[in-house]
Amino acid sequence: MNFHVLTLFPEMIENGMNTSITGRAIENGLLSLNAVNIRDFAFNKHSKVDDYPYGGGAGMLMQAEPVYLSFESIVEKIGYKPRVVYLTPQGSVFHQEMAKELAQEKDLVFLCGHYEGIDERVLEEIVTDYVSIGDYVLTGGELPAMVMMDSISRMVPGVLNNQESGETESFAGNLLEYPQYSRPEEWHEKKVPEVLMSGHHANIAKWRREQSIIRTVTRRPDLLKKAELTNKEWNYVRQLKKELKEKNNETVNDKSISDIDTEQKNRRK
Ligand code: 6GU
Repeated sequence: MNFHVLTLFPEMIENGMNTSITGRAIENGLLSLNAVNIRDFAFNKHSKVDDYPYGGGAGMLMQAEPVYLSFESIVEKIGYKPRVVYLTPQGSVFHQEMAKELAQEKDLVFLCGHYEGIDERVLEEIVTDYVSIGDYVLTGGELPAMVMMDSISRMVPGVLNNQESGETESFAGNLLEYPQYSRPEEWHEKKVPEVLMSGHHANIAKWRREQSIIRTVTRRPDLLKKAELTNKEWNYVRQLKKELKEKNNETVNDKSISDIDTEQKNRRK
């Protein structure tokens, strides 16, 4: 996989990616990273890359031409028009399946905006994918590009070693990962669950699967829609949801009663 990043902050990308697992994969030649400074393609007196928006409004916009020329330099280098991901809160929200799909490409270009965004005309000409990493605002596209490259990298064959490999992991089958424990056997008076010490592999697998389901129901019930479960497991989910609802009702009731108590006390003062 060859990553190309169009950015005003190439060092930020290089520093982030040359570390840890992605850094190792770049050294091994499984990945390559080409961080292109858009400013190098601003052929004017002060290498200016931004200007005021027509029609007024806050902030500056990145101009079309330097972005276009930096992209063209990549097209020339690789000899074809690759997919171009523009990082924007207006894009589709990134997810694991997208990471897997993008990992099939030979080259990927990430376009990082700054200031208030980029002149629409160059986006229309070069961008193939508009992607957001979630519903919050960031100052630029560099961190989102690195988030995407990190998760795409681990889907590239050979990037993870056997130990790191991604079969039993969060989101496998759209279930969250089960809790894990290492030495010591007891810590802060908390013991490792008995079943994990039993050496009984079938029981351990069963317990872990159950824990994954419990975690998903309690922490990310939205994922269940796409989860791959047996009929028996769906029944278990139904039972868990019912139990949770009853428990929640109790706490809600308790809380509302204690809220009323404090409210009353405050008024008496
Ligand atoms: Cl992809 N870019 C920016 N600038 N902000 C974001 C984002 C992307 N995703 C969430 N917030």
